[in-house]
Amino acid sequence: PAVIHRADYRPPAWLVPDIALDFVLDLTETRVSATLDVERNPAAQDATAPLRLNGDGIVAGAVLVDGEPHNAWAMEGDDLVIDLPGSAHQVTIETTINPTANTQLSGLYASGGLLCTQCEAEGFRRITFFPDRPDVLSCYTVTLTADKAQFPVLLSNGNPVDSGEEDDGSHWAIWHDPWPKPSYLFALVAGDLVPTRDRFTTASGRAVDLAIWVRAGDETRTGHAMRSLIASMQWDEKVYGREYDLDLFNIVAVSDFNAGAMENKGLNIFNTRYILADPDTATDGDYDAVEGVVAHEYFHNWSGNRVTCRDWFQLSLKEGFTVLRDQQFSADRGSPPVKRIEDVRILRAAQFPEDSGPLAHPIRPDSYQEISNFYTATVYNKGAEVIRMMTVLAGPERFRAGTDLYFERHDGQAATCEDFVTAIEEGAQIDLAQFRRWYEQAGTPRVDVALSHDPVSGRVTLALKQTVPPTPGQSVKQPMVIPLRTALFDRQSGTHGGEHLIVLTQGQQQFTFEGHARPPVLSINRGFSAPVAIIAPQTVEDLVFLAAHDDDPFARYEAMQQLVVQHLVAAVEGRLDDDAREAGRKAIGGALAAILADAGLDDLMRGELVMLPGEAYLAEQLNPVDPARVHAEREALKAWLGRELAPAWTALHDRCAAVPFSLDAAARGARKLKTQALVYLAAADPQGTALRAKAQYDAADNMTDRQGALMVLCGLDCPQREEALDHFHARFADNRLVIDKWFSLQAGSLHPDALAHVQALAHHPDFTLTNPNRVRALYMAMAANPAAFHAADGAGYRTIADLILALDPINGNVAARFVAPLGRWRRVEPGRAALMRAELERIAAAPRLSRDVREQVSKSLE
Ligand code: HT7
Ligand code: ZN
Repeated sequence: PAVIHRADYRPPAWLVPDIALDFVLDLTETRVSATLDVERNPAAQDATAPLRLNGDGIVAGAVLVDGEPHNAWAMEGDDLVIDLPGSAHQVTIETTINPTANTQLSGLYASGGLLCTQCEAEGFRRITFFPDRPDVLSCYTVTLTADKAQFPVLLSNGNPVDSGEEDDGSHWAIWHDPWPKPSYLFALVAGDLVPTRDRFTTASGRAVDLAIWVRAGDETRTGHAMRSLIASMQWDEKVYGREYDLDLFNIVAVSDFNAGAMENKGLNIFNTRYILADPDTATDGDYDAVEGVVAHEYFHNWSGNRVTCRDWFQLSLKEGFTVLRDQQFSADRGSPPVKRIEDVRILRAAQFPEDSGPLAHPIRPDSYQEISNFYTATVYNKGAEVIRMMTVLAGPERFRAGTDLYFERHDGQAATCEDFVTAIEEGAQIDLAQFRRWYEQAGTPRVDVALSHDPVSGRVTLALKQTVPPTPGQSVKQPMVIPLRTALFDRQSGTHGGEHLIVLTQGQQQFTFEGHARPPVLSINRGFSAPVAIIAPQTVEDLVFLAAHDDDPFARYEAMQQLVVQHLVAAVEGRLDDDAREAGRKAIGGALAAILADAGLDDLMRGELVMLPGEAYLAEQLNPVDPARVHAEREALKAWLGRELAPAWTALHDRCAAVPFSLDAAARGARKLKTQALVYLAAADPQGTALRAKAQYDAADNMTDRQGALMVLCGLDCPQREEALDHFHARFADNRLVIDKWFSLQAGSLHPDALAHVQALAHHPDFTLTNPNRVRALYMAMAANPAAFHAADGAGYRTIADLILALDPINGNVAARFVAPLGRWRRVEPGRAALMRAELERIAAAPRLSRDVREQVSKSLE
């Protein structure tokens, strides 16, 4: 397979300053005429190279050069290579494509009678021949012609220029985008859509017309997305000094979409999942996701569009930075500590396993076979953590000076991660020389901490040792720069004398602190200031102390997590006798009881503190892991806590159930806790809790309560389970996003037959392999359900492998996402590891595989 290397980057031989695209749109036969103004790139290394235009599964009709038929061209694989006599020409190429046959959902495709595009990363070449690389920036003029009755709305990037109608029932619209952009940001949408409109006036007085386009009937559920968009526009002006730059901002929501959304210039295209929300159909989590994704795509207008990537190895330049920006925005809009905890939970559940598995890669990868496989938690979420560390090192004002310089210096350019780091370095006036290793080295660094105290001098010494584990292709690692916000608590007063920023730069390093009469309690990596694993000498008493007293909310959460992690890891490893198990449980129960009783906590935060660490994160602490033991021990602890604290959980549920619905933080906190209480109670008393959960379901006036109750019921073997599932399906039969929940809840449930339920649901009339949301709803939920996925006989692995093989010809991009769970076989106990590996080998032996799946499977077997 062809491997593309970052080191092989060469500037493009030809530039395309302008492109005119002419579409005659049709569901099965769309004609495309592309006219490219091409000119030799003075910066190219080869001044004689022919014009190479990428294609993928398309055929060139006529090829004209300067308006005349031209024969000096040839196909080299999928590429169209044209010999041109001079240094500037106009090249016209015609192609014909079938959007309905495009099940890959990359390029131009049909979704429920609409036509829409997805061009990142390499979809544009499935529409027309073009130098489909992000460092070729062009001004686009787009003419769309279509049947007016079938496609009454015709949208593309930029501003509308002209429109008209023909006698044959067709109509046309011309759009012009004044901002040069790479082909991956091109978009068009045609179809029967209705707008929700609003208006925003930028700080410098530009009036921007905002529209969110959805299918008729869905417009009642666009209000939250519109409010989120306006808040994002305001926030980016205030916090990063970034204004919007067109007169129009359009968002379109479609049901069939490979990812969450796409930041096409002036025409964002969204998965409906991240636009549509009302209390009856969307949970509080869905509301947050809509707000976060709308903001993310809007923020790309500067971090991604105005400054784009030179090549796809630089993906984290736009994605890491934009994730950081959307995280900061959501923190400002809600509760900063709760948002931080949620972000760290995602990082630990999704990114840490990447870093410790066969697909580990640096946030700026060195090579790839298929770039779609690199839209990962590493590039996105760890990328955000790396830039967040720059904010910790520089402080907010100086970091802002750095980003101002970055935007000013690189506006209109296709830039690199190195450009970003240099701009922050110069603008913020900090030295990031060694820090650059975060872009080069994969793997989650581990920091071992030893604390010693000298009672005579009152000196505390912290001895830190960092190790960056070997990862594929990187056996030897250099020390990283690791900023650790640290506090030393006096255990009598319960206070500390101020936070320290320890910056670990060497393999081993000591830090001393004076004035401690007693051995302090260590609070380290507060706020999760570095994306590392800390191994610290914290006793159960220390952790209980921090869980109750730490003034850093994240550290409080972390103490609670560590308390449980230490206990469960010891239990899974068989290191607990009955007394130790009882003592561990009592300590956890005591800490939990204190949290439940703490009047100083808001309920949203309380909801975080009472959450047990997930099985994926627990599995990361064990190598090899027996997933069945992790599951059993965690469930046993949950049941013990449910029993031990039953009166408190019941009282909590009653208190929270009395809080009326609203979207404010207090009511959301109550809803979160209500379901948490049910989770613990269900583990202790399934039958009694089935009644309570069903009562919550029946009384629910919002999706958060309804889904929470149904989630609990799904895990129980009780008559209420079927009743509620049937009721839910019947009530929301015409709402695809809610039916996705119905699939997910069953596939992710604690029910012992969850895997059999998934196998049956695959034959349900509502199930289809052609809709990525539906596929993810059923199978991602199952792959993330350890008891089902890791079924001892390998049936879970087989189910996922069967899915990959069936889905790959339909949508290789989505199919490839399911390889990673199987790819973790090396860290699983030998019996299951062999079964997982056998499934990977079965996939590898298939006669035809997409490049996407082939790359993931072969790397997982290496
Ligand atoms: N920048 C967008 C990436 C994206 C994508 C990538 C691969 C295949 C399909 C895709 N759809 C959108 C989304 C974002 O990060 O904002
Ligand atoms: Zn993005």
